Amino acid sequence: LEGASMEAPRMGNLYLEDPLLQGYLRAHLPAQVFAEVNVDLERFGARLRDEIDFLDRECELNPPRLLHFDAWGQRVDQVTTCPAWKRLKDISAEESLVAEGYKRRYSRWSRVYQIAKMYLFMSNSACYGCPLAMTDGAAKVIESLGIPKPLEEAYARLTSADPKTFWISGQWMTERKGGSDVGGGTETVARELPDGSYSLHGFKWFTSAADSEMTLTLARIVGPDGQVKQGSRGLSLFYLKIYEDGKLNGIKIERLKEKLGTRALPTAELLLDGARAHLISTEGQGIPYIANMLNITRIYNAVAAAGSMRRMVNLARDYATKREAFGKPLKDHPLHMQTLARMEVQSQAAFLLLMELARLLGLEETKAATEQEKHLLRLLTPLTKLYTAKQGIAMNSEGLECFGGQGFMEDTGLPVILRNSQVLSIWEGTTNILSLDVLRCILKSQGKALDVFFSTAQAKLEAATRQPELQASVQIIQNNLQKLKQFVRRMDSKGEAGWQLAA
Ligand code: MFK
Ligand code: FAD
Repeated sequence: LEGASMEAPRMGNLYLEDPLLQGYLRAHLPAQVFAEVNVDLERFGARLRDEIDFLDRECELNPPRLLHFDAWGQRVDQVTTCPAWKRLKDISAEESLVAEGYKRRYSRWSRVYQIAKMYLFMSNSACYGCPLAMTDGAAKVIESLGIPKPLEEAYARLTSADPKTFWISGQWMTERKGGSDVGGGTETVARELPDGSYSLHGFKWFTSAADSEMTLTLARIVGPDGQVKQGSRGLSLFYLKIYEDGKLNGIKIERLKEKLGTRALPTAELLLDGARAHLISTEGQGIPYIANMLNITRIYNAVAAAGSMRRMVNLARDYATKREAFGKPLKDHPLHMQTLARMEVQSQAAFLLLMELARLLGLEETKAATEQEKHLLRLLTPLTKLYTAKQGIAMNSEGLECFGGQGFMEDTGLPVILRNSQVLSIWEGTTNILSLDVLRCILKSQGKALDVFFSTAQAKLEAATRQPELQASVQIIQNNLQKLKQFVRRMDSKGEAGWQLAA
């Protein structure tokens, strides 16, 4: 019937359609930096719309496959990804998506710029942000080690802006006995070889970016007496290449995971059967060394959450101008507008929290952070990860409802946004594990992290009080802050036991 077809929601230039992002960058970056970044992000926004959005869909429709044997019965364990996935890798290099964080062209502001760009990319790139997160995390670990000679090549490749040399890294931590309890659950052992390298034997239960070129992983070193040390203090950190001399490096790819979401991302189960690896941490210090990687990937998780919320709100907002019900567009129904307004506020809050992390990270990495800012960065990292992940799942679920039945239809490309959000509260530490990390951080800083949090929140509230329209909200937050302070005092008065209780 004439006029019976429906109009799809349209994705425009994500940068130009995001006044908060533009305003944030204009307000925070020095004028010259903003001028350059503004031009780049406008161009990138157009590239996302005109090129990358198509690749996103292609990857979803053509998930990776695993070939175990060739035609002649030889075990090959080949992960095949689609051309669009490979193209996303090249684009990531061309756009300096990881490199910018390490080249630091804009000094402390490079992280703000990089994370803003990643925020635009992440929501439209079939989870390619996941391999990039691990790549950035691996670069961070290597940089924190002072880029020792044996890791120079890996560092140069991870931070390369040239598709021909760019490498992706994996992050192999989870084993069958435990993904949260890495210290208790890791069974992989490392035997020293005559040349000083190690041979790894074990089973890694979840390894995303199974098509990566290298990885960082944990194992227990077998001592001269044949014994290994148990617990997290028994873990050491290793670097290994996935291929050596053109062959898998003592690795068998047992299976690709069948997942609810992140289907474009090859996540594998790997048997390590003599993989040659290099010890890169002090023996027994694997967890604190890999924590540098965790803290970066957790920030990326917040990028993914905030980015997906922004994409969902933009699409829902556009649809509200096109879809009519009861004789007028959805946008003219106050109740629907209230739903959209709530989503918009959630999305903006997630973005601002994320950018605060980016700002603090930039300060820390250029040695410009005060002790207080370092405490705040450490505290806000798990908090932002856990909070935005939960927000992302809830908001993207609400978002589907904004499209009515169409929100449930696979070929609209909408359900995948929710499916991909659902993992954000699981990987890189579940919500409870991150809550415990918040407590770890408070205890380790002897309460300083919390003091900084309270004083920073107080200062922001006082600034907000000057705006009459914010009075009511300020009062609610003020009350909550007071309650939190009282809770903290109560727990503190019980000493260590109080914090265990809080946990
Ligand atoms: C889209 C973007 C996202 C990209 C996703 C990529 C794909 C997904 C990849 C993954 O999911 S990778 C696997 C992620 N796995 C986890 O997040 C593990 C969750 N478990 C934890 O986080 C545990 O807390 C942890 C294994 C880190 C530690 O447990 P333990 O054994 O109870 O540790 P313990 O003894 O408290 O801490 C050991 C040391 O590490 C301590 O330092 P010291 O020895 O100096 O005292 C801790 O302070 C330090 N530490 C732990 N977490 C830290 C940290 N230091 C800094 N930052 C942290 N976050
Ligand atoms: P468990 O540790 O068994 O947790 C089960 C439940 O118990 C959770 O709700 C948890 O919060 C709760 N729990 C556990 N301990 C406590 C506690 N002390 N207090 C309160 N609650 C607790 N891992 C990698 O290393 N590399 C990867 O590349 C990777 N990619 C992944 C990709 C996908 C799509 C998924 C889903 C996972 C991936 N993971 C990867 C694994 C992921 O990091 C783990 O699944 C996650 O850390 C949780 O570990 P687990 O599955 O063993 O759950």
